[in-house]
Amino acid sequence: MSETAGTQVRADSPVVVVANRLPVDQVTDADGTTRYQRSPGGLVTALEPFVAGRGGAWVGWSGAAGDAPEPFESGGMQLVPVPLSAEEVDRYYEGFSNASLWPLYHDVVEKPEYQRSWWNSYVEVNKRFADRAAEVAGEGAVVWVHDYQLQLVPALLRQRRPDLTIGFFLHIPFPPFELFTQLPWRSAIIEGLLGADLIGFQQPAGATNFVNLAHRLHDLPTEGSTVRYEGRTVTAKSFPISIDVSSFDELARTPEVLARAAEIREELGRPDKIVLGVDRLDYTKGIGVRLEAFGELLDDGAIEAPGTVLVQVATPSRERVEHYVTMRETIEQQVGHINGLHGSTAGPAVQYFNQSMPREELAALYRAADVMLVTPYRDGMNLVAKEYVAARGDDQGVLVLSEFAGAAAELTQALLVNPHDIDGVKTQLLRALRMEPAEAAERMRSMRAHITEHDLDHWANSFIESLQAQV
Ligand code: GDG
Repeated sequence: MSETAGTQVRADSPVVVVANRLPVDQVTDADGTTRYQRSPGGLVTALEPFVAGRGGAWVGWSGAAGDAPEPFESGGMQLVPVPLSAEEVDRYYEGFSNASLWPLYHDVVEKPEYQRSWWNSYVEVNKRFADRAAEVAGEGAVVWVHDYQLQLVPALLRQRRPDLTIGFFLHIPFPPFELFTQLPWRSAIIEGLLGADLIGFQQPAGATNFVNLAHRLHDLPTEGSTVRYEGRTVTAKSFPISIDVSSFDELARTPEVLARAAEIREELGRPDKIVLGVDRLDYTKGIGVRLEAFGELLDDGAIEAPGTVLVQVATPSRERVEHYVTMRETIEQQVGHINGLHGSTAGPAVQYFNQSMPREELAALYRAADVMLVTPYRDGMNLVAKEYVAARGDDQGVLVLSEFAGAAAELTQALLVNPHDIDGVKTQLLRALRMEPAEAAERMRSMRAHITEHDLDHWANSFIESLQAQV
């Protein structure tokens, strides 16, 4: 990736993305020099053509506390780092974003903690992001702000630059009135979002919840999906996110990935059935639910190890936030308990990895898995479910999917489960393990057809088209 460090900030970008993270990671080489490396996330792939193709800018945090480097060019984009002090990482990011908003927006699966010092830091950091975006955006530019960490940016940016067209997309669910109103700073958040011309949500319910809140909390006139606010019309609509289906499909068909998938089955002792879970280690993802269901099926004698094994990849995440520390301990105890009872010298019943895997290894795991278990209590979308479907160009494999993942609205041929109902999860897991290949193929084909059409480009283009049509 070509990059030029230390360039002056260019104040003429026609399009600007504002997200908590820059699309690069800072890496330090053995000789102590630091450089930037493109981060592998799907969002970057989706937004890069939009930004780079038009000489645009991306405003975000580098991921390291302390001073931020000067803006630099990378992959045809101007990258504009926003500095966060260690205290701000603690308060704005780990505190308000991930210990207040994250649990509140996910149905209060864990109890949110509200601290005034965290909120104050959130306001300060949002101002800083808005300042940087206002500096780099050209006259009349389109600015696309992302996610729950930056909900005040739309209004702050509009104050600074009324000439801009501003879009906002929330990647996580947006809660109903009854939950949202817990938040001591609820009005400020709604006003922050109302600075946008278009607010995108994963699901229609999120958009409806927002319009209701604007009406009930602020007494604003609303009509269908629109809110009238300060002489403008703000639209709230759903744009379900997706993945780069063709690139995942291609990756999962490469000889290397197919060979690795076969090797994984060998390494696991050639089980009859491989069940797979892949998640960030997060309490919203329902990892404990699937361990419980799998463990009980073993206890009941409905399945046997090592003929049937569960592989659970739980990628380390937010390791300094307290809820995450305790949940990791619980999960690891559960795995130990199941393996103690059902493992043998031939191998454990549950293969658990608290590690981040390369994308190729994930593709091989998807390809090797007979059943994919995705059981979040609440999830904006869940891209893992879509990746599994994209990886199954052989039309095999069965997806068991929580009703509470946004993906369930589209992947209707998955075996849907209520993650709060362990018996229901057990029944669907058994059904998946016993499904005839012809039925599995029919279901998989139908889901593949859907995501092939509704891919990441489709998502990004439909959001931008709606945003431009808005003004
Ligand atoms: C938020 C919302 C929404 C996971 N482990 C590894 C790894 N991953 C990748 C997966 C997938 C991504 O991380 C996780 O995406 P999800 O959608 O499942 O979940 P969140 O991180 O919670 O994302 C969610 C999403 O935003 C997008 O709007 O769908 O609802 O919560 O792509 O493959 N990737 C690699 N190694 C791992 O170990 N390489």
